Amino acid sequence: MRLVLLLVATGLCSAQYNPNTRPGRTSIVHLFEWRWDDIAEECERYLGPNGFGGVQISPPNENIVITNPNRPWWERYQPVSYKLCSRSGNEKQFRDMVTRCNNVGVYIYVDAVINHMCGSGGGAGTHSSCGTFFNAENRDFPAVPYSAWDFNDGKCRTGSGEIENYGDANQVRDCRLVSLLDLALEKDYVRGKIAEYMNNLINIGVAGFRLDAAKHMWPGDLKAISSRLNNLNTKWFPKDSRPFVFQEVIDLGGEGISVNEYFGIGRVTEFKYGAKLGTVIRKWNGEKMAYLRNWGEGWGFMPSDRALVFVDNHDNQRGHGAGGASILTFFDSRLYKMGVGFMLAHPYGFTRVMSSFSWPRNFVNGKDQNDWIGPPSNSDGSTKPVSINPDTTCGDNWVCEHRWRQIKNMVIFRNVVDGQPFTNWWDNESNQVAFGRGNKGFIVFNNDDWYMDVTLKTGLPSGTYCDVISGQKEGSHCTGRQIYVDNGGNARFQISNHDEDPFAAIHVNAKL
Ligand code: AAO
Repeated sequence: MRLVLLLVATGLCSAQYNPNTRPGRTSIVHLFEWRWDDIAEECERYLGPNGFGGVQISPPNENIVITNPNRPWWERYQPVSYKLCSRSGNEKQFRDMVTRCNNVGVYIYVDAVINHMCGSGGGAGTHSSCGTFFNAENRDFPAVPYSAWDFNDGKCRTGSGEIENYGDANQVRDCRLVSLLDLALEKDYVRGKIAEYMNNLINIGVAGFRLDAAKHMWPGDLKAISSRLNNLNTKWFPKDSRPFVFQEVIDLGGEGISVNEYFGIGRVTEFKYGAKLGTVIRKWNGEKMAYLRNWGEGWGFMPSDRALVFVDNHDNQRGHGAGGASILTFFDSRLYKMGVGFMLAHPYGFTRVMSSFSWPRNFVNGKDQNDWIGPPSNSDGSTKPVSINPDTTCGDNWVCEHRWRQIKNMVIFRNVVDGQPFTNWWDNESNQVAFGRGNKGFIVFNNDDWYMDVTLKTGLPSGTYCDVISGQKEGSHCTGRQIYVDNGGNARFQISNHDEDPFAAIHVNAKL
């Protein structure tokens, strides 16, 4: 009996670590600042057919409108109500997106901003994305409604009311993060309002949530809120499915709060992952790819089944949040593709691919003066649609990393090798490395400054494979290089350090 209860209990809890993606779909993509109409199209025309599991969307709720600077991307992290109304679209468009994406097996993960409302400065007369009245100076958000009682102003014990020291967990959770009005999540009323917002999204059909600024909320409060969440909509999900939760907790070590405080609620973002991978692939601090042999927990990361991993996110690609200069982004596209390729081939963690918009960087004393610039937009401030070029890439400054052939094909690679062990590691004690995933896939990198010509044990069945980095399999031929695996499972890899992409990957679904 006890065993049965234990199994039931772990079964119920473990659902929150399970991303709820369809079987054989193993990654999500963050379509940062995309409009709901464009995401619906992208699910149907690209993400579904290419095996993406889901989309992390920008916050869907109503937010403050900032005009100085002019419509920064970060205004969406300043809620003024829980109405579904933002630059990405209105409620009707949101519902249409969820329905259309769900119908093609690509699920929606909402960026939930529940730690705070807008900055303390937004007084009466400040605009909101849907025209709802609010007055931040009086803590008045009548559309929720929240009033002064619902904020932590009295609880915070720093002189400024702001977080002053990240070493002090009380400050981090009870004081204001960059002046954002800190909600009192220990209040039953506030928990109820947040759960109501999230349950509305669940009922519409979303599959889970990114909890923004989770580090700034007490784990006990998050636990209480998550216990009030409904099961997922049975129109698309099996009965009793729990919403997937991944919490944004930045823990590079050395602060008052650690990621493992949050494991009881769901997965947690592993920020060490992108910071370290960037350092290795850039070959900074004496790092080499050979050291990636024990990548994962061996590098001091959290347990794989608790981790949400990514090479870059919307903050650290532009110097916000944590990670620093080592973070790889689309601006360093050659290294970036290797980083994302490595992440998607490696079994550690649940993977999120970044899809960005570009902006003109302007560094002054190491700080990008343009780190605030919002999505491609029209003169009236509305977000531009994502245009698609004849070669399948995107226009109008939408970068669409997820459509880069190398990245898209590695998303497929990860699906093909899902569940297979990490096998056949090889390295040259420098920056040429290779590994396999059971008998399903194999990947080889040459990040050294010289030519690579090696014969390696791949573990794959003999035959001719299409490298899915230099090209892919189309019909009965390869558009890029071919790799021959012999009867012993060995293959010769010749990769120039001058190649457009100095890596190669093969898997059983790209065999001729
Ligand atoms: C904007 C303006 C502010 C203004 C405010 C209100 O920029 O000047 O006061 O409006 O009017 C985003 C933007 C913010 C923006 C905000 C609201 O990034 O610039 O403020 O929207 O519009 C912390 C949090 C983390 C947060 C990150 C940005 O812990 O949760 O800051 N990320 C999320 C979102 C983000 C969003 C918010 C939260 C707010 O992803 O887009 O903000 O909803 C340390 C701590 C980290 C801390 C960083 C940065 O990191 O550990 O927890 O992140 O500092 O403050 C080394 C250390 C590392 C350290 C890092 C940076 O790497 O190892 O630990 O240095 O110092």
